[in-house]
Amino acid sequence: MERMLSAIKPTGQLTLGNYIGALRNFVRYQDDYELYVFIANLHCITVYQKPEELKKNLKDAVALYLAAGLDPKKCTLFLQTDVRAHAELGYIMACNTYLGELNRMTQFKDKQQKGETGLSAGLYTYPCLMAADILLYDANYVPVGEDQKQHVELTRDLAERFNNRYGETFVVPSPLTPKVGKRIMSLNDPSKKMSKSENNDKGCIYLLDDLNVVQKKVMSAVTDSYGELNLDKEKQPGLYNLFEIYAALSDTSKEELLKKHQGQGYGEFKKTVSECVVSELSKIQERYKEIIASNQIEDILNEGALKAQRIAERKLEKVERKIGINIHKRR
Ligand code: AQP
Repeated sequence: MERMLSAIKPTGQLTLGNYIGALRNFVRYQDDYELYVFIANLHCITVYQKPEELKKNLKDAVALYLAAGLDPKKCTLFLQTDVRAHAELGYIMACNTYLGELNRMTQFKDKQQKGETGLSAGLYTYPCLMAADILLYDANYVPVGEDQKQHVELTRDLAERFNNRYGETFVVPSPLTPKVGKRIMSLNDPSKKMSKSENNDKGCIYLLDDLNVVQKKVMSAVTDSYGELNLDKEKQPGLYNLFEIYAALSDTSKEELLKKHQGQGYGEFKKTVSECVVSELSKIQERYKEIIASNQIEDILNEGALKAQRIAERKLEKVERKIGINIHKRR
């Protein structure tokens, strides 16, 4: 079975974008791949987090993974810091990454260009840690939304560089982006990605939002003045985004949905989309509540950590030997 690895960093409450672009697909892959999924808590702290909020977001993320359908019997679910090898290989990867490569990473560049201040060194070197996350497990595939594709491309370059310098060590991974929903946009500004840390509550649907609020957010999504349902991403980006959400959640193509709803007004169409989103989230929220009440999270994470540690430790030792920093056999 081929191996797959992915993660989400709960820098806030998980969003519908995270669900459609990532989480929902992990669930599908667990039957066909040996799947490793972790909560990227080290990546979270590249931006300051209030400790109490962070703890809650991390726990909620595990519960939401499970509520979305990840089954710990089918996949390995763990917390990044429970496997210390991530940080160590992250450092080694940073030593094998050129500044020019990091300077080209658009996620960091975007933040700089927006004039954000106080950007941390951790945020800058984040792609090196992400490369380590992936390479430790010899993952063949990494399912990601479009925004993370560049980081997986860098991981490929780093793996190849390392293999060339030190001999065959890492599997070179491939990104896997969903056909539909690889970039869900903000509901009130469809030129921007729906992001958990954008501080744009109206444009962002959180998986744990009150369902009435979810409905209101979809109903007030920005559209246009054409007054006709079309699939024109350039001229009607808000509408296109609603089609994208609806298509992903209903497993139907946007073209089929357009045919079905052609002739409807925007209000009627938004109502259908909002019902679709509410129905999906209500199932997740119900399971989320059961999981939180059942206290099973700790056991699941401990079990996942043991499985992940075994693989990661072995890989790290191999890397240390190859680069020459390990001079004795550890007991
Ligand atoms: N809007 C989106 N549409 C489709 N996919 C998305 N992803 C995130 N937002 C969307 C995908 O979700 C996975 C986990 O992402 P992440 O939380 O690790 O980091 P991110 O991409 O930086 O997500 P956010 O919500 O935008 O976080 P902040 O605001 O903290 O930067 C990834 O596969 C991502 O592509």
